[in-house]
Amino acid sequence: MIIVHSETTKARRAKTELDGGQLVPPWECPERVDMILEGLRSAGLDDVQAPREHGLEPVLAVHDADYVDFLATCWDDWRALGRKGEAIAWIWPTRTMPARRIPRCVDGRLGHYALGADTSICAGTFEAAMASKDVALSALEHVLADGGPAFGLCRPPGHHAAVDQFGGYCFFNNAAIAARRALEAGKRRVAILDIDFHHGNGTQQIFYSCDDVLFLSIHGDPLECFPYFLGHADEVGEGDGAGYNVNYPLPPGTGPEVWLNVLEAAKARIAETDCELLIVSLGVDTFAGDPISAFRLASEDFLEVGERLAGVGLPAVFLMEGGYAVEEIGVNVANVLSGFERACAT
Ligand code: 6XA
Ligand code: ZN
Repeated sequence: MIIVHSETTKARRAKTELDGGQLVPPWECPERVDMILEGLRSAGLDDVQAPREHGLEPVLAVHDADYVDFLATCWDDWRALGRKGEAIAWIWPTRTMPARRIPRCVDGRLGHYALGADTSICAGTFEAAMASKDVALSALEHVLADGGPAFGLCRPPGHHAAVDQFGGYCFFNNAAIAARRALEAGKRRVAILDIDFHHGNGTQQIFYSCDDVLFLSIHGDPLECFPYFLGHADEVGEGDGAGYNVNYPLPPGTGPEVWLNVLEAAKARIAETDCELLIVSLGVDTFAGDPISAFRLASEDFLEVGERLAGVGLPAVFLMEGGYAVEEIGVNVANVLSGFERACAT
């Protein structure tokens, strides 16, 4: 298994996250990267390679140019106003005040491009997001070149990022960028299986009318869990994409037995849909000890998750999403990848 990693993914070191009515140190911190690398090394997953730079073209195949420009300039614009803290959205277009024009002022622009107030923009955010998508694209290239598998240690994560919105710690949608590139490279259909605790609203939005990307997500029921407004079972895709979006919302408290059964259902959907590549949006915030999530998988269960994913039988790219139990994040990620490798070898 090739591991793709860049130290530049740690360039974002935000100080503040709006959480429970307070500004707290963000759960999504650069230490996660080091802990994952350490966990992988301990498990013998030590073929770590640097990514190749891919520039903005693959980003612009997924995200709007004005959104990308906003991310590139937001921090400087914010600083130019003499602001002390980090850039955080605090006003939005709403049902009664829908967006008609994109504001010029950075406060209005933040509201236009943010899906929530949890995620600040700070120095290094754009650089880290650029490195993160390079990690994803390079992991994909390894799989396209030799059949894989590969793990992209993406940070920041990507699955909440929509065509022109950031939030939930995500700026560029790494899985979507990789999927588009795979299609350009000749894959006829790609499955993105999102096993993070949170619904991948961004990935769903990006591919909602597409039939060449099958998107499946197993996640906490949005009636109870972030991102609250997308991720219901009756969201099945539209137009050409009808039938290519599959959501499995599960109640908070869901344990490994039910979760693994649902994984089998998702695998069956992939098997009947004629896909040529599997991209796994790999969040390990399904772990029982995760501080902001509510499923109950144990560290050993992640071995089983990896083994079962091998049963999909497709070339596989794993891309890092969430997971905030920093002490255990390394072993949890390593278990998924080791379980996958072990099952592929037998
Ligand atoms: C609100 C919760 C963000 C969830 C981020 C995540 N601050 N998404 O793990 O997968
Ligand atoms: Zn998550």
